[in-house]
Amino acid sequence: MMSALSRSDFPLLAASPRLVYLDSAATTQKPRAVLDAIRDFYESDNANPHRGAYALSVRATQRYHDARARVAKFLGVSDTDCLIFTRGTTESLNLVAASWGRANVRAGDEIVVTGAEHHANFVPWQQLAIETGARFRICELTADGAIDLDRLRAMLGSKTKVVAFAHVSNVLGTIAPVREIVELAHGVGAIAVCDGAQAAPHLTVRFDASGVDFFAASGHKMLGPMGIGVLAGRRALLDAMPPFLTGGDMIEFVEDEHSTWNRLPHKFEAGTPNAAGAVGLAAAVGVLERVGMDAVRAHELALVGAAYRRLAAIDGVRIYGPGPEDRSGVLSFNVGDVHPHDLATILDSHHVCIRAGHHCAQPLMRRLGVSATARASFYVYNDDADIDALVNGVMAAREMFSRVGA
Ligand code: C6P
Repeated sequence: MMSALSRSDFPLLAASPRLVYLDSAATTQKPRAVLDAIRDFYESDNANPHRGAYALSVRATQRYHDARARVAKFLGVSDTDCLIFTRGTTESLNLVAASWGRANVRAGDEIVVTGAEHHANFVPWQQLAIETGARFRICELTADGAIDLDRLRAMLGSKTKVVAFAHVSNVLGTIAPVREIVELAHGVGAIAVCDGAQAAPHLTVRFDASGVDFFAASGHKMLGPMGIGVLAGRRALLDAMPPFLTGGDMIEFVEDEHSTWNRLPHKFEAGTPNAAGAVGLAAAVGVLERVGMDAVRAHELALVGAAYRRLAAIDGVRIYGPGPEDRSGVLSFNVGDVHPHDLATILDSHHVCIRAGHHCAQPLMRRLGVSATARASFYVYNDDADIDALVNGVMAAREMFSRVGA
């Protein structure tokens, strides 16, 4: 199996030849092109965007603007002003829940999420419901962890204001039927909010065509830097929403008694922006475009399929979620009675990095009947040798614990 990108494109991986990095769902490694772009911004064009009349500030503004246009194009957002830069998915979803939610959700309304949500797409809606007196409802999953469309359809009605769902689950790797969910939500006059944190790095995303009203993603999960992410939204909704944060750059006029707001996207970008982060994210998008999202997906499918089959063949291994042909590059599993934290520690001694814990999805853990899982996640720089290392480490852990138990 060929890697979509070589380890030599990633300085951290190149410097640590033995490291097997299988935690890309938490954050990805950064290619040299991204690190170079960030450095180049600070070395060549660093000034506060939108603030200065001098040429350097104009250049900084231009680079920030160009980054937005590039990321918008990558995500299929034709109205570039409707692509807001945030700190990441968490901030994007909090922005929607706080701004759109407080303006539109009232006591007696209903907010629907799924049982597979990351806390970032669960807690903001839960809290909005508590604040407004709305009813917070959770759509249960099918036996293999998919969104149950029949159940969802039966839950929705004239009181439903929001349907919030993850495009790809960070635990199960399930891929949501976005079009169907959007149709169901719009059919009852609700908005559809899509958590795209695990989708944008791995699948082709076309925001305009998808029909979702809001789409959130994080740069650091798609080869970009930490601290930058996006919220894409429909112009009519964004225009009507009150600001999320207030301060510099997001205002039009500030009178003593009241203020008016800047146009999109600035209304939602209070304070000095993370321009270098945006430039880094644009460079990341450039790398993904060069590889091609179809090639990214094919590479991950091959890896996750091979890992699934080999892990499933080990006695005592339980894999959560759908079969290998139907999932994103995420594999959550448990090995007999070995605690996932112990497993991760043993794997670390084999230089294999995986995540263990509840993956910020405690409601889903309860539904799976576990307190934690181990999770391996794959990306463009992984290859068959990484799967060998994972499987060998899991077998070693099993062996060690069977001896302890004997
Ligand atoms: N999941 C994981 O290891 P932030 O932290 O804002 O960049 O992304 C939050 C988030 C939202 N939704 C989903 C589906 C996610 O997977 C994440 C981040 C990481 O699974 C860190 S908890």
